[in-house]
Amino acid sequence: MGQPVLPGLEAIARERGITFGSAVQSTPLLSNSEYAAAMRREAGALVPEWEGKWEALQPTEGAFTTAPLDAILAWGKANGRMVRGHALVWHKSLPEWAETALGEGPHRALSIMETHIRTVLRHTRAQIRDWDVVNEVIADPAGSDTPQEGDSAYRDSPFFRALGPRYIDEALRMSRRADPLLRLTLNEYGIEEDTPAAAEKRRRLLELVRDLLSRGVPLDAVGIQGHLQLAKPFRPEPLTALITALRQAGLSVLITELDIREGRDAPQDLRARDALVAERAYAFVSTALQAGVRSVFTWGLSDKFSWLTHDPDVALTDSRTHRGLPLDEHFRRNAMWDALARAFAGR
Ligand code: 9MR
Repeated sequence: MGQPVLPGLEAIARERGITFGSAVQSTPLLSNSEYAAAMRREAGALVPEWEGKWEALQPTEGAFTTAPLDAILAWGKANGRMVRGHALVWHKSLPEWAETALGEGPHRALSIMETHIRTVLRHTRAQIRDWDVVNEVIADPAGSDTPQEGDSAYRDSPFFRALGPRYIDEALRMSRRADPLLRLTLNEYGIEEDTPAAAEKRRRLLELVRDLLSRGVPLDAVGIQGHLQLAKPFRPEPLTALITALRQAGLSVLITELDIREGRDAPQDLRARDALVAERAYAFVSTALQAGVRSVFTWGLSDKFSWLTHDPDVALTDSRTHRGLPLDEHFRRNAMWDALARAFAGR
């Protein structure tokens, strides 16, 4: 007799018409049975953590490498999981050749964007029906962790330097032309918490999407990433107001990359740490659901495969590991799992 099979988060969410999904990495998905089993059990939808980025798909100009993304798509198909795309136009994970080409004048910039978007969307069209077309396009205001100098509302990126703000219009229009029924999503971070910097970033985001819509630029959804930090205050009201305003503008709103980062002052006791993470996860997700969000993705399932564990810019410095995902590094369900289950079940 094995362990009784408890329903996963995807089944609990699905009961109430909510999609729960996770970022996925192709390598462990194919080689680590524990990882694959957790994905199968918990995630009703997938988003590639790396495999859909420019550097992964077109590391050399004209040479598209889709095998890692195709592996995720094949797994998704075999397991009946929907896959969303991430990310067509982003200032990071951009190969050097593309960064150089973007600096060679607007004509060349538009041409490489068009080729990339058209080729990728043609390839994924049968299976990916929602893409993060533009990712992280708003500048981080003063008071952010990494503020941008000056008062531009737009992030200073190779795309922005090549074309100005219209690169956002162009990316969205090119995507619509390449795949007319695709859901076009603008994905952003730093807009979740109750800080002056986040309030300013929310203001910039609303101004941008209203401007895009008023000019007839195609846009269907906004992804709120949800990389939360316990060191920052959270209150439901600002998040509710943001989601409500976006929905009133006619957009869908998704939570796309939820995970929770502890501060350096995290308590020593594991249970105490987990309780704080769980409390924040519950407050954030239940607020989003109440405001009308119907899709929630975490940025991975287990701490073992989380950027919070492996990226030196965000990892804890004292030999401890973040516990910001619903499964711990041994794939055991933790208090955040319970919190998500409760939020999805509406308890
Ligand atoms: O988690 C991702 C990490 O493994 C990659 O090295 C990194 C660069 O491609 O991107 C991380 O994911 C980011 C996502 O694509 C956009 N929002 C922030 C995420 C965490 O940095």
